[in-house]
Amino acid sequence: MGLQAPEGGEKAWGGMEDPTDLGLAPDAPAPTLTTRGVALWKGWLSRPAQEAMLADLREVIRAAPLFSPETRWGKKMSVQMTSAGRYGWYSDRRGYRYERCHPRGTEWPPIPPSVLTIWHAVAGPARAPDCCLVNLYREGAKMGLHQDRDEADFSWPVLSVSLGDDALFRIGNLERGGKTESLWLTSGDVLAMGGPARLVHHGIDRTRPGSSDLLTGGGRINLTLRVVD
Ligand SMILES: O=C(O)CCC(=O)C(=O)O
Repeated sequence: MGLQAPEGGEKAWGGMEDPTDLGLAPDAPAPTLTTRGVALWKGWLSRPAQEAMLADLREVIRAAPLFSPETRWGKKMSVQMTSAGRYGWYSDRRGYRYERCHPRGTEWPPIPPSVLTIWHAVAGPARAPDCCLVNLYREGAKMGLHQDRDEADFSWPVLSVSLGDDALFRIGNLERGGKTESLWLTSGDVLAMGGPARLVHHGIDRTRPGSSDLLTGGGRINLTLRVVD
């Protein structure tokens, strides 16, 4: 079903680059490309595997409905969100944080095995992620450049899975500002920010509405997997 690790990209691991240099498991599959230490596996999930994962995510969303968080400045985010796992990521005027419960008071549903399989292929068997953030980008939604730094342990990578419309992913630097590079993420791609790239600034400038028919009603889902504590 394409849920297993893909064949290595054009460029196998070797020379200067070793998976552990990027904060990944020693037997992680070779990515299609790396940019600023960010690893990208194009087309990890086949179309049937994407559909199967989407069915799993529908169950997550049924148990923990999507909501639109506010930034700490009181502005509604354009992305809708929910989470699976021990923790869910949450934001309001009190700031960004992880919460044990969905805003309606129930525990977050478990992370689907289809998603955990990818994590373990890239990050190894030792630990499961605590949080699988589910971001839904409908037309016009985007996410500004930011660092993922609400976690206690940066030795684990952040893993992202893309489903649905194409999205322009911008990669910045460890510090704010400076030159950035962008790459298009397409449905079924997997990306990892680990090791020296764990705290790199990143964001989504825009999506390409209508570029995929995977989601009913169009749009893009991004899953972000993180170890929290
Ligand atoms: O949508 C994406 O690909 C990135 C999401 C992201 O940066 C985040 O959830 O922190």
